[in-house]
Amino acid sequence: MTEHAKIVPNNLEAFWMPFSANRQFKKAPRMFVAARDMHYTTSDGRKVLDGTAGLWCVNAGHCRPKITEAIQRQAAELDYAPAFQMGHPKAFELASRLTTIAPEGLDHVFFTNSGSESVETALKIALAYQRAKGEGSRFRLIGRERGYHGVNFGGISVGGIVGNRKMFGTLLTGVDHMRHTHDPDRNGYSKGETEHGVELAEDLVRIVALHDPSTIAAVIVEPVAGSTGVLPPPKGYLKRLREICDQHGILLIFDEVITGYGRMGTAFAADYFGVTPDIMVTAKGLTNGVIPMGAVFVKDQIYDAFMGGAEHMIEFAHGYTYSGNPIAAAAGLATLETYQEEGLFERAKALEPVWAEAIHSLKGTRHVTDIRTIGLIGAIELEPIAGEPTKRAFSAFVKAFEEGLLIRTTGDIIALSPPLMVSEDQIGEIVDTLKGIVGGLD
Ligand code: PXG
Repeated sequence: MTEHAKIVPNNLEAFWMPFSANRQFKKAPRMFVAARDMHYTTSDGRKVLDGTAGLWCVNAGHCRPKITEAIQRQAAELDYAPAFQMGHPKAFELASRLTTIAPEGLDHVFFTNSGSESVETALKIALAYQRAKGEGSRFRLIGRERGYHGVNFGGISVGGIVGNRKMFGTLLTGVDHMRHTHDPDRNGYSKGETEHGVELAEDLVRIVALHDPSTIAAVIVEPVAGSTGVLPPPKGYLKRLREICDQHGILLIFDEVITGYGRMGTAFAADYFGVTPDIMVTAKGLTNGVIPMGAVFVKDQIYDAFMGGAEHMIEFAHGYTYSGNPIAAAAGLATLETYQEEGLFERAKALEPVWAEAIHSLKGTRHVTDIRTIGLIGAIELEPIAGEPTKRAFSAFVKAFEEGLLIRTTGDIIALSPPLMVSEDQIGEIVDTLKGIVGGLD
């Protein structure tokens, strides 16, 4: 058979889709062919309101002109420059600009191509930093149950989602997990941080006592756990983790892949909660999701610890072919400008109470057992169908798509995170559509 003869129009088989029910999808595909601002267009010409900013990444809205033009211009001017031992101006410019919006002290940026790579990079920096300052016995990494830190081996090791871990063997050794903070019985229908559960931070004290602090390099948490169903932290919890880490020389890593770049109404969740990590992991909203890129921020003392030794030597044996890629850097710069010019972070902040009120108005709808909101994030938890977990929420997802609204589901939880340009009318539309759909589910 010639290569040509193999190409069948509309063949969906070759593409093994990520985190998808491939067989089900290929029987009844859902395709987007265009997007603009708050809406997608489907292959059958319908408009779909984006309730999830794509996958939590399109914070400025779709096909924004400044970003599109920056990418077009950059592709025509300098398409690629070697990332190792060579540079190009835009990567430096983007890193500098990023440090101006980052929490104080996070003054150095390592570029990657995704959230998962940013997580691996952060974990490796943490281990190498401890070793560089003569504390090589600190090899342990501490994560948390229900944590999501991407899909690479470090990330699934410190992550706490059994379905993402169980198929993949021994994972990293020397990892332990704190308990998660989800407690709907005490914190049901929460807005912002939850009232109860600060004492769960003491779980880190237990782990430190078990392993001895001299063996622990870093703790990694999402300030607000996203993928496992939007779990805001209890009041005072992150501050307490910070204290415990400081007391024992342990680095604190915030995974801000979802919470970064305005999602919380502040540049980062670190600002929202008033707690600064030693390392901050970001991706997604950095380039508005348009070009893959991640950025890991580190404190001066961490960067400086690597900058000893002979000057001709590579200080940190890590990096990617596409670290700081010119087109991604151009997209990042144009994205930051768009956020700034349109005041999108401030807009998200102003909308937070409106958003909370609107989403919480779904309380009392049939099947709804809990609602959580924080920043421009919302979660609506549904009672699972007995013996068929995830099915009810997935039906809501399909019905919402048919009725012109994009939502995400995780387990039996509906997650919402619209682009920060969402209008109050569109928030109303999201709620009205969901009210009809969720109430009408089997
Ligand atoms: N950390 C966190 C906190 C994330 O949410 C990653 C790391 C990994 O990023 P990459 O770019 O490698 O995918 C993520 C990704 C969802 C959903 O609907 C969440 C993510 C990705 C896709 C879907 O919950 N988060």
